[in-house]
This record gives sequence, C-alpha cells and structure tokens, in this order.
Amino acid sequence: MSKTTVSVPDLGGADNVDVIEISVAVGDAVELEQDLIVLETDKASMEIPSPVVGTVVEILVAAGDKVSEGDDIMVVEVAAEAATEPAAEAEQESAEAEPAASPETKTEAPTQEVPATEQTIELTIPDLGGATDVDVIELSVEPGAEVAEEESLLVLETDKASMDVPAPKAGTLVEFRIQVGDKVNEGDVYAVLKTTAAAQPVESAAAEQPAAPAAKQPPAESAAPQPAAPESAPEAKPEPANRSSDVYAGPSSRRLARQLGVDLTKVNGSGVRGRITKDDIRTYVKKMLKQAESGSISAASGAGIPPIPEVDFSQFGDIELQPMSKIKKLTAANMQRNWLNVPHVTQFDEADITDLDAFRQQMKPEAEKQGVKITPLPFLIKAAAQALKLEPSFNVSLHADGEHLVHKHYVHIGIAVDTPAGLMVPVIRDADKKGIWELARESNELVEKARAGKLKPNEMKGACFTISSLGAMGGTGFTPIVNAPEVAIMGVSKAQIKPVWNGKEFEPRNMLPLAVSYDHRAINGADCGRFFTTLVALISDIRRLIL
Ligand code: CAO
Repeated sequence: MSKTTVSVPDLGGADNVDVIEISVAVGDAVELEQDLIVLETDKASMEIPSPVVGTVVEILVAAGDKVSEGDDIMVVEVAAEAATEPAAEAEQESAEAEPAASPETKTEAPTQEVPATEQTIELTIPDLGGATDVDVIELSVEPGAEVAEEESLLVLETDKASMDVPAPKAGTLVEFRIQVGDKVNEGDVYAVLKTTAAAQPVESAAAEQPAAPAAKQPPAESAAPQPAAPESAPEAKPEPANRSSDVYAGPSSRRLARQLGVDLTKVNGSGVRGRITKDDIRTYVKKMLKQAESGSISAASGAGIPPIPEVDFSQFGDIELQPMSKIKKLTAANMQRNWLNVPHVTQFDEADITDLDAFRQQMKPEAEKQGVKITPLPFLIKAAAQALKLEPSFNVSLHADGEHLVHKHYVHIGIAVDTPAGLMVPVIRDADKKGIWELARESNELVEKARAGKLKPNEMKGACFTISSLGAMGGTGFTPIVNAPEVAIMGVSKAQIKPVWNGKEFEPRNMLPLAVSYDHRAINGADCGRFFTTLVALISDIRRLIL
C-alpha cells in the first residue's frame, strides 16, 4: 500500500484561501471523491475531494489555516491502486466547479435609456462557468413576490458548488418557467419578471442577460448571529434565516439536508461564521429523533401546532434547572400523546356517600386488626368494576385500526398513585371478582409498592378504566386525562357535607364529587350517561354492590 499526499488544486487564481472545515479525521476510510476539507474565499466555498480510496493517515492543515494552490493538505494511505489518475480529474473538476473563480461581476449588456414604464422580461440562466445540466435545488421566492435587484431568485447546484441566481432588476416575479429538480443550462429561460423601475438603462435584448450567479457567500462578519443589528453590511440578513437559500451551507451539506428532509433554516451552524456543516445537520436530526422518541418534541413537528417559544426565565429572576425523573418525563410524553389523540369529554356528578362513609367508619377497627387501611377507594374500585359489568358497552377500547371496538370480558381497574418519583398507575386485576377487604388490601399493597419504586411493568398494564383520587387533598372537581388505550378515567374530589333536598327538607348529606372523562371516539355521551348513573347509584347505595 502506498501513501499519497493530497494538495490544493487550482483555485482559479485565488490565494490564501481559508480552510473552514476538516471533513474527515485521521483513521477515517475515505471514498474516491469524498470531501476532505472545505475551503472558502470571500465569494464561494468549495470542497476538496479525495483523489483516492484509502485511509487518512495525517491531516496537514487545520480549520482557520490559509492555503494556496499546491499546498499539501492530507496524507492518505491508498487502498486501491487505481486512484492516482482521478486525482488530476478531481483537481480539474474542483477548479472548474469553483464558482469563485468566475468573477462575481454582472455581465453587462449594451444599454439604452428608455422611459419609465413597466416591462415584462424573460430571465435566462447566466454563464455557469462551463457547467451544464445544473440542478435547480430551490426556488427562493414565490410568484407574485416583489423582488429587489440582486435578490436571489433560485439556487443551482453542481456536484461541487451551489450558487444563487440573483434578480437582475427589482420588480415583480410573474412566474417561474422551471421547477425544483429541473436541469438547466446557460441561456435557458427560467422566469418572467415585471420590472417596476423608473427611467433607467435597461438591456436592449428582450431576454434579460442577468448577473452571473453568485456562489453561496459566507455572511459578512457583522451578519454573524448577534443580538445587535449589523451595521456595515446593508445586504446582511437578520438571523435566523427564514429561507434555506439564505443559510450559509456548502453544497454537500445542502445535499445531505435534502436527503434527510431537513429544513436548513432550523439548523444552527457551528462552522466558521455560522456555516452549517454536515455534522450540524446530523446533530439536528439526532436531536429531533430523540425529542420525538421522548415525546417532548413540540407538537409543531407532528400536528402542525406552533411550538411554545423557549424563554430564558433567568431574565425575570433567580432560577434553578432540575432534571425531570424518568417517570415524570414518561408521564409528560403519555399525557401529551393522550391529550392530542383522544377527543375528551368530561361528565360530572355527585354520589351520596353518607351511608358508605358511615359503614366505612364502622369497619375501621376491624380493618386495623387486619392491618388494612380502609378509605373510600376500595368501594369506588368495586363500584366501577360492577358498573363496567352492568354496562358492557362502556368496557371497550378503540382498536388501533380505528375501525373496531375491542369489547373486554375482563374488568381490570387502574389506580393513579402519586409517588415521589412521579405518577404511577398500578392495576388491580379482575376487580369485579374481589370483595372490599381484598380490594383494600391489594390497593394498599400496590400503593406501597408504587411509592417504593417496586412495581413490575406488568403490574401497570391492562387496565380497562382508571380511578384518580385527589379526595384526600381537596378540590371540588377536575378533568382527568384518559390513559389511552383505556376508554375512560374517573377523577374523585373531596367529599363534603352539603344540604340536599329530600323532597320535604334539606338534609345534610356527605356528597362525593366525581368526574368521568371518556374517549369520544369509542363511546358516546349516552353510553357515559348510563354508565355514570349506574356507578353513582352503586356508590350511593353500597348494598347494591353485593347483588
Ligand atoms: N373525600 C374525602 N376524604 C377522602 C377522600 C375523598 N374523596 N378520599 C380519601 N379521603 C380520606 C381518606 O379516607 C383518609 O382519611 P381517613 O384516614 O380519615 O379515613 C385520607 O383522606 C387519606 O387517604 P389516602 O390518600 O391515604 O388514601 P386514598 O385511598 O384516598 O388514596 C391514593 C390513595 C393512592 C389514590 C392517593 O394517595 C393518591 O396518590 N392520589 C393521587 C392521585 C393522583 O395524583 N392523580 C393524578 C391527578 S391528575 O389525573
């Protein structure tokens, strides 16, 4: 195996050109034509491709260095013999495709004075420095838009460089005659422009001979992302760019962005003067995938909902950033998923638990002897299970295909438990087949396990319906979020003694506020009405629970 030293090719006369990116690392295997480094003049950036297939053994330049034609940049151990010939070719191509080499001056056509009138002109593709069949990668303005002279109308891309084609005059863009994906050559008509300028010299030819395309230009120093407005560069664009033609990125980065469907205006450039590198695009994609997986991605990406703007809270006072626990992050993702997917309706009612509570108080000494804590919860679990049995149309889930209902012949009830690590929902299986003592014991155990972080995954799966009780804490009502794919959830608030009309007089009764939120795709209000009435009747007269 031999080593070859790669040097800077003909730069079209440019000298002391900045190295702005080293695209490979020592030890990397490189393909023929793979970008090794990126150079930049004040007019264009260009990638220097590998002339050989091999492995990088030494990098002789660093980002920030200045190089000229013939300077050595890299030593590559050649893997295949064939490689020396394309080196010359690659150099040649690189020099050819170097848009900076073609002067960025306008090609002035003979001019004559005409009176101030509107003129409709056809715009043609300018001199492309010998390149043919060049890809149109972006139309930068919409038909009907007012454009300024020199404003970029479209972006072309060869293998090695991308370039803006600027408007030769100010005016209104009437139409494009090309589309993204077309291949164009010098002289092709690409658009029609209605000029609006007052008396001024215009080209005598019907077809406008435009300014030469400007290779993608690095932003002026003063246009780097800064809170302060740029002072000295009138054409400098404010950050962030809102069109991808405005961003500062090389052709290979643009190509990668297109392949991955990345909007370059959303990517932060880490290169010199904010240039977007391929790594920036990869980092952006990784970040987006991670956010999507964790569910923390703003609905903006999925559901078209505008994201909540990021705010620097420290500008308002002292703050402290605390990482969320895994459970809290998971809960946040599930809540967002359920909130966005499930059309919720919440129905409210009150159950008279005067008798239930009197009975519960009587049972307390016995419960103590058994080592069980008896709260309203096991009664609510029992009543919900029984109501699901009595109203089977409510014991369903919407199938993932959106076209079937899954009717369940089992009754498993989830209980929302507040733990130091976050909200957990253990599940009591076959709750309809269990008595109050058993339900009290099992819910006590599951709550303890949840708070000790000892629940197993399968102890948190399979519920038909969840009960979320904030009764011990207070509140007169809340709208719980359905724990999809379950069909509904019941929120329990704090019972209070209230005056209730018994037909003759107001009587003090212990009233328990309840709310049932349900998935309106799977069940209708009438289903919920029937289920809820049954449930409230069972809670209000617990003798029915034994029937
Ligand atoms: N009204 C009045 N008092 C109530 C009540 C209610 N609805 N519910 C419970 N209480 C009383 C209990 O009877 C107990 O008092 P006594 O000891 O005098 O009997 C006291 O409040 C404390 O009860 P508890 O909280 O220990 O037990 P619980 O069975 O009511 O609740 C549990 C257990 C796990 C549901 C609860 O502790 C919990 O974590 N709730 C949070 C649920 C949650 O965060 N949900 C998310 C909300 S958003 O969907």
